[in-house]
Amino acid sequence: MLIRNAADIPGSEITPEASFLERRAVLTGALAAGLVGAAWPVARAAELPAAAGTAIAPAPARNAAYSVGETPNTFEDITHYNNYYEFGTDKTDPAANAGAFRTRPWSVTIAGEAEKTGNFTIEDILKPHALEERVYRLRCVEAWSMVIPWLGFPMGELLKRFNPTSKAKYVEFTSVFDSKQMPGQREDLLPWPYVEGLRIDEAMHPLAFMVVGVYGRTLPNQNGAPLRTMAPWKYGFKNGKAIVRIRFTESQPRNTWNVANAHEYGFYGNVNPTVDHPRWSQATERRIGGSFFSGSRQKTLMFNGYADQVASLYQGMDLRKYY
Ligand SMILES: Nc1nc2c(c(=O)[nH]1)N[C@H]1C(S)=C(S)[C@@H](COP(=O)(O)O)O[C@H]1N2
Ligand SMILES: [Mo]
Repeated sequence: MLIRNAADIPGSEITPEASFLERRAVLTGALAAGLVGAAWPVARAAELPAAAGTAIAPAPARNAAYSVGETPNTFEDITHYNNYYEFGTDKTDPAANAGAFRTRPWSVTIAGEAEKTGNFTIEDILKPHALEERVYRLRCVEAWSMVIPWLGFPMGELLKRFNPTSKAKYVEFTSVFDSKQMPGQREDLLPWPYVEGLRIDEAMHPLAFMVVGVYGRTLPNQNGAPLRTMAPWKYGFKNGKAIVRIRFTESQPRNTWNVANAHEYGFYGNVNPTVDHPRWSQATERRIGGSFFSGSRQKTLMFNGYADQVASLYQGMDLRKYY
């Protein structure tokens, strides 16, 4: 199987940012005018191309209600400034090293406190879901941020299919362990595999998203193909890539960065400008792609700007304790 990766796609095939935005503007206008309806085919995950970094047709429509108005970062920035320690610790390592990573065949195990558990092919996992585009902010704990047009479907829609029981208080997401393909896993960088988790009400929140693509394409390997999570009000590390296991649990899952360094990384990982990382301030962030010297540093927003939608999840909690 020949997998073409984003890094190998000639620039001429990549939608230039301007025309991408124009296409979106036309679509948004059409939606506003009520013109779309049956005329605009719905992108279904069932028809998703298997290869990472390939164009999805029809292009999923943007869900404006769940998108920020800021201009997205370029495809180049989003795919060449990554954190994915399985492929190395430098920001450019994932793009350089993930090219040959195989994302088919792929299966996802559903385990724990749910009525329907077992092994599912990625095709079975994705099949019923209609895809949409959501432009989300991503804020890394390292105090940089991007704006990314993800493609995917609501996490809650996926989780509900397995009928979680009343004991399912949390959901754990495990990334793939494949040290043959992932050079970083042959080193002691983190306790492998990468594991993350959410409280069940966080996972069911309409903003929580399962991501299968970006910028009209299936996810490039360096961004977490074939499936990754995205809770945009949390620091980037909460969103595991290349998910192979979803487990419903009664007690709080262990999460990789917390296991590696509990003093610096908590379970919640909510973006919070008033709770500094022990080694640096979280009050501001650098928007990747802006000029390095002027105007690219901006104030970090509580819950990454999603406070209106998610603050109620944490009512009565001491967010200094639950960082
Ligand atoms: N499996 C896995 N998932 C991961 C990471 C990782 O190293 N391994 N890094 C996290 C961090 S720290 C960030 S900021 C985001 C970066 O996502 P992006 O490269 O798509 O922007 O992925 C997160 N998910
Ligand atoms: Mo991060």
